[in-house]
Amino acid sequence: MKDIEDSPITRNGNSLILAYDHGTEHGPVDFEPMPASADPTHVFDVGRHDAVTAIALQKGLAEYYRLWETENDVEDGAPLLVKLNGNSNLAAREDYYSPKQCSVQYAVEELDAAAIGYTMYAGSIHEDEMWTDFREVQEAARDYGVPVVLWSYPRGRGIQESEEYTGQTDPDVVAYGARLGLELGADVVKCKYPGSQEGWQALEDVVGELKTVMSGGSKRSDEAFLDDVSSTLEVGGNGLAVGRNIFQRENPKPLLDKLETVIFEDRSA
Ligand code: FBP
Repeated sequence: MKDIEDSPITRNGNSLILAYDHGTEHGPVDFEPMPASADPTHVFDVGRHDAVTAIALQKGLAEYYRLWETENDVEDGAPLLVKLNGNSNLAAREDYYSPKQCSVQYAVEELDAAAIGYTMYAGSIHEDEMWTDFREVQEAARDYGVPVVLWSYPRGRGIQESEEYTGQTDPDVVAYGARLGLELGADVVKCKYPGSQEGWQALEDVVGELKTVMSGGSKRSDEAFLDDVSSTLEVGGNGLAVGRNIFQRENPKPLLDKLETVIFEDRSA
């Protein structure tokens, strides 16, 4: 863990990462509720809102993002977080695995990334391989001085077959995933909402000063979403990494305005 208070991906110690890797992870189905969101430039533009401290993109979209900035003289785009690994819903696998498509070197030297992101599926039969992949990523990130955001999503056979854990959002599983972020050397860990403030508190209790952000999840009402976000912030959470709750809205600006108040100004929406 490094001190990332000066990183452009944080503001007042917190972050709002606009995640837009869903075309990889889920496919175009996630754009159906708001067809304009299939156009990357539409979402790049959403990322210009002051509340957004980073936009998380796969390599191909990251290249597109830099092109869009240049062609349109955009100077207020969100800092770029390059997501180094990912996998599609089309893959036939025995268990969860997320291969790397981008190196830290390419992300920083070619794409001028302000941060990098990596998904870890602890609990999968491929966990060992992912730990090895992540070790290389984390050490290269240290060489380049860029923060590491770990999408820590424990899932797979180890959890499905366990008698101890009930599933991915079991508070014990989420807290374990968060702790792995600390142990493996992430600077921010991104976790699923475990369903309650107590669950988030349990996670905060085991990560020391490591920054934590809540994963947005499927789209819900402004009120329900803000309630979840506030419940994490109240017990030490550091913000959000969110996709569908933003880009599936016809006009995400009012929600982003409220999130800005809650996350960075420590005030109720
Ligand atoms: P959402 O806010 O839309 O849930 O996005 C967060 C995120 O982590 C994305 O970066 C990623 O594409 C997606 O969730 C993966 O979710 P899952 O693996 O649970 O389907």
